[in-house]
Formats: sequence, C-alpha cells, structure tokens
Amino acid sequence: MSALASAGIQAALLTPLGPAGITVVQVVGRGAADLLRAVLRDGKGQPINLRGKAGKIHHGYIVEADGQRVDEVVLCVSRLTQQGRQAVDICCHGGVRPAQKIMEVLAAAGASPVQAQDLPGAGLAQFVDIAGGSCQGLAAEVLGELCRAHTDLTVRILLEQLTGGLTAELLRLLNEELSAKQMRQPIDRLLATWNWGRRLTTPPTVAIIGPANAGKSSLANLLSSRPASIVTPHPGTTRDWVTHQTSLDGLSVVLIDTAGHRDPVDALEIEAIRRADQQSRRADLRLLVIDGTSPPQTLPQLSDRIQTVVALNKADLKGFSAKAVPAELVRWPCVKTSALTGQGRKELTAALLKALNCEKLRDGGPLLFTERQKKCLEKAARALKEDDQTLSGPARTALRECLDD
Ligand SMILES: Nc1nc2c(ncn2[C@@H]2O[C@H](COP(=O)(O)OP(=O)(O)OP(=O)(O)O)[C@@H](O)[C@H]2O)c(=O)[nH]1
Ligand SMILES: [Mg+2]
Repeated sequence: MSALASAGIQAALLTPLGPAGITVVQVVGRGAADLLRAVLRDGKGQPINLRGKAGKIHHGYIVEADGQRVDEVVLCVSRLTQQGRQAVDICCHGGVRPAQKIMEVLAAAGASPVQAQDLPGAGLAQFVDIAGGSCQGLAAEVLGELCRAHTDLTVRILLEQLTGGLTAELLRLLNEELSAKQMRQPIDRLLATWNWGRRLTTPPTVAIIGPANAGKSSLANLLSSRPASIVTPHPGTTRDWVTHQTSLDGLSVVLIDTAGHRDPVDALEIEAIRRADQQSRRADLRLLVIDGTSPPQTLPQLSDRIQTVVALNKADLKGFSAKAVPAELVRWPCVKTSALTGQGRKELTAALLKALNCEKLRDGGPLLFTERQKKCLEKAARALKEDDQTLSGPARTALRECLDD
C-alpha cells in the first residue's frame, strides 16, 4: 500500500456503472486534492493546482502515469471537516469503462477504492454545512443511507434527521443544562424510535404463506403492483418462492410469496413446502392468506415468535364468510381482502405496518435509524442510571458520539 493509501484517502463511484450522461467519482481524505494533482492535467499537459477556495470548479484531463489521457473531467474540491479532510468530486463521461479506468488510475496513485456507502459523507458534501461542518457519525449515516433509499418517505425522513430531527434533539440534549432525571425521558423516547427507525434502513421481509390456492400470489402481485408471481386456478402453482421488492405506504419491504400448504402430491411439492416453511421462519412478519369461501384444511405451523397478519381473501365471492377463520388464528389481526378487486388493500397495508411497529413512521420527528446510534443511546441511558443527580459526563459523551462518532 502506498503512503497515500495508508493516509486513508478513499475513492468511490457515486453513480452506478452503466450507460449514462455523466459519472461521478469522489475522492475523500486528507490530501485528496494533492493526490489528484498527480493524475490531473490541463489542456497543455500541465498539472492543475487544486488548492485554494473550496467549491471552485476545475476543468482538465485525468491522465495515466505516462501522461496518456483517460478522460476529460470537471471537478470540484470541498472541505469536509476542520481537520483538513477534503472531498473531490470528479465528473467524467458516463458509461462503464471511463469510470472504471479513472478508479484504476486513482488506485494506482494511492487511493483505496471503496463502495459509495463506505465513504464518509457518501458524496453529498453540500449537506456538511447543514450538519454543523462535520461529516462524521450521524451526518455520514444520513448521507450513506440516502444512496440506498428507495422511497420518497425514506428520503424525507432521513433528510429530516440531518436538518432537524435526531441532530436537533441531540444538540438540544447536549446544550441545555439538563439534570440526569430530565434527560431520561427524552433518551427513552429516542430509544423507542428504534422499533420503527431500523425498518427504514433495513427493509423488513414479509413471508406470504397459507393454504394452496388461497390467493397468496394474487395478493403479492396486488401489493407490489407487479405480476411477478404466476397465478392460476390450480392449487400448487407456486413452487420456488418469489421475491417482490416493493413499498407499503412508503416503507420499503420485501414480500416473499411462497408455495401453498396442502397434502403434497410429490417430492417436488414436499420440497416447495419445506422452503415455504423456511421463509416463514426467517421472516420479520408473516402474512397468512386464507380463502374466505372455504375453511382451510391444512395450515402452516405458526409460532408466536413472529407476528402474523391474516388476510381473509376472496371477499368478492359469494359464500365468503368471516367464519372461515379457524379458532387458532383469532389471536392475530385479520383483514378481509379481495386480490381480484383490490378490496381491503389499504386496511391490509395498515395492518402490516402496525405489525411491523411502523405505523408512526409518517409522524416525523427524531428517530434512530442505525445500530450504532442505538448503541450510543443505550450507553447514555446506562450512564444516566448510574448517576441520578446531574447530567453525567459519560452520558454526555455517548450523545456526542452519536452525533459525531
Ligand atoms: N374471486 C377471487 N379470486 C381470487 C382472489 N384471489 C385469488 N383468486 C383466484 O384464486 C386462484 C388462486 O390464486 P393464486 O394467487 O394463484 O393462489 P395461491 O395461494 O398463490 O396458490 P398456490 O400458489 O397454488 O398456493 C386464481 O384463480 C386466482 O385468480 C380473490 O380475492 N377473489
Ligand atoms: Mg401462489
């Protein structure tokens, strides 16, 4: 490893490899601008001085060690922290090869190639000012998660944590002269938000299970608005489980449509049902679909360890009755649905969100959304228990860590 790589300069693609107008590569670390100086030339082949005012735009060419031009680029240097860390955004031509080649040249110059989410600040240096000049800890986590966000709600909630939300609440707790007693309630409140905040950054899996032909695949297709699962009138249609990446009222989720339960007719179906049970055991939540026109003959095994929501399906058909729900299932929330007409979709979405503890997600406000933040707050809570008179130093340190890392 070169001296520069050991100094911790990292480079990552901020845009995916593929046909595109432009690609953005970011180089982050102390001396990032100096590293660029070795591989950047102006139109006359002369080095370009990137020192000076942060935010200035430069035009030039990335070159290989022998001076061969790799691509024409526009770049901008931002200062990330007071400790002299810099981020250089390099905008090059879009597509696969120019970006790969630039990454190779940067690696040869001493930068360590990393994934975008592993970059401190994950490429959105313009937010650093909002986050109080620091791009560590909480701010870096917001920016890292933004790269992975799939829904408007996730983006809105994450940005709120940066400009207000969790950042503002931590600053308030740190700046107000609160006693340990006064601190406990807000810290417990923050810790409670982990129940739904964690779902924001780790989409929960929902296994769709139940008797054969109950309408599991039809409901999966309805909830994901995509006919990814095959639907036929024949029981035993779904064999391999089918994944639907979708969102429920703005929360990213992974629905897993599985093979239906019945007396298996052959070895293939035995294996399909075994795999369905495996998915059911691994899921964060189970959606058990039963046919409301005929009480189920065979039900999957359901432990209480994982929450279950029951969909009593085919509500559009004559002969549909709430009595089709077997006594052993009445302990779970139950929603009447029709995968054919869409009836009950809204209610089912609400029941699933509630079972995932996510019904408060749209309320806004501060929330914990990474394991690291939760650990910091737990540390603060433990420290407060040990000191019930004044705001203890360790609690304060843990809150500061949550903000700054
Ligand atoms: N009328 C009506 N028909 C439905 C409804 N849901 C599903 N069906 C029909 O029921 C049949 C079975 O639907 P699927 O979605 O394949 O059922 P499944 O539970 O996935 O079946 P397996 O994969 O075999 O376990 C199909 O003919 C669907 O069109 C519904 O709400 N109303
Ligand atoms: Mg199916």
